[in-house]
Amino acid sequence: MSEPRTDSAAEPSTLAGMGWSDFFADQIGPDDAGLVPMRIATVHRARMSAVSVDGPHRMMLQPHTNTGDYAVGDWVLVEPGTNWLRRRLERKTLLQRRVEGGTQPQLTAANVDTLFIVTSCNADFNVARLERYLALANQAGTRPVILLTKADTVEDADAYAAQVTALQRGLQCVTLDGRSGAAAAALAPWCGEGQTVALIGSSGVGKSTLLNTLAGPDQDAPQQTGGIRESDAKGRHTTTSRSLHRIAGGGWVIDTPGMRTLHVSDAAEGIEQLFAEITELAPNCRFRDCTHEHEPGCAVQAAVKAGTLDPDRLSRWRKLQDENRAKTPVLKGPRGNKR
Ligand SMILES: Nc1nc2c(ncn2[C@@H]2O[C@H](COP(=O)(O)OP(=O)(O)OP(=O)(O)O)[C@@H](O)[C@H]2O)c(=O)[nH]1
Ligand SMILES: [Mg+2]
Ligand SMILES: [Zn+2]
Repeated sequence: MSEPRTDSAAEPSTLAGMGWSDFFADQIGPDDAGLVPMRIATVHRARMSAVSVDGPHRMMLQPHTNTGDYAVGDWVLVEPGTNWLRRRLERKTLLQRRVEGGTQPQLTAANVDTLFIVTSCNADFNVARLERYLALANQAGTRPVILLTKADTVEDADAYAAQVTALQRGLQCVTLDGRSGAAAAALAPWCGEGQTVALIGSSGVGKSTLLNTLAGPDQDAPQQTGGIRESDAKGRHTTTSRSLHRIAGGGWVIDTPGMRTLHVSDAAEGIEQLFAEITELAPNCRFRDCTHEHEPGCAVQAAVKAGTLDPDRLSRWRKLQDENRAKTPVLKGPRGNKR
């Protein structure tokens, strides 16, 4: 049962061009004979769609399927002809977050190679928020790239970019006008054949605008975009669900709804990587469990005094560490013991 053609995903592709690799092929066993690999393109409460090499499909779901267990970008095995979804393959990467009051993490996107963290050269720009997104990307094992949209509206976009690249070693940052074709060319290094990128950020920063630019003029159903409030640059939450789209001449891109607050949890390694300059000093502290606050012989405090470590960075590190500890549930051991 094919879905009506909705976008350029209907064009034929190859499995490799869709992001398939040995990582997924190795998971196929004798029981899977005859099943067709597809990628989840949309997830709604009671229905999901996917794309295969021959175009879009509506998934047939077993009773009691919890669609919340699936993420846009997931690889699944499907019965040809009937489109019954049989099983999901292990993910290479998974972007997820806990939401207030939610019992299970919300799955943002799966099997994403590069996370485009989008912010604008306006009131949305906030380094502490960018650090939260970076911790999430690091934790998921997805390469982060920061996109600074609306560079066309300011005199000195490079001043924003300089603040961004100081946030994490090797971090790449691209300033652009998301509405122009030049943006697609600037992002091409991450958007090649078989690559998957996802766009995340606040409402109104221009994620869907960029998606439309990347998808190109042949896209049948462009993403809706909306204006922002001039006073504080806040968007109107125009996009309400996640979706997977083909990039003109290359890989795949996932659009997501604007995020309000991103709480950090289950991200200890992601935070360590983000604050590598602090992580690396810690072994030089006199006490192994040094909190870098007031202990004698603290190498981190010494670096602040010497002017080699930004004290604001240290306080933001502390805040994220504390939040991560508070929000990460205590894991149960193999026999249900608290670890
Ligand atoms: N000048 C300028 N305007 C832009 C740029 N990128 C996006 N816009 C405008 O910003 C507004 C918001 O863009 P959207 O693409 O809807 O933003 P979004 O991030 O998808 O927002 P949500 O779907 O609400 O999360 C629109 O009016 C766009 O035309 C840019 O680079 N420069
Ligand atoms: Mg949008
Ligand atoms: Zn210390």
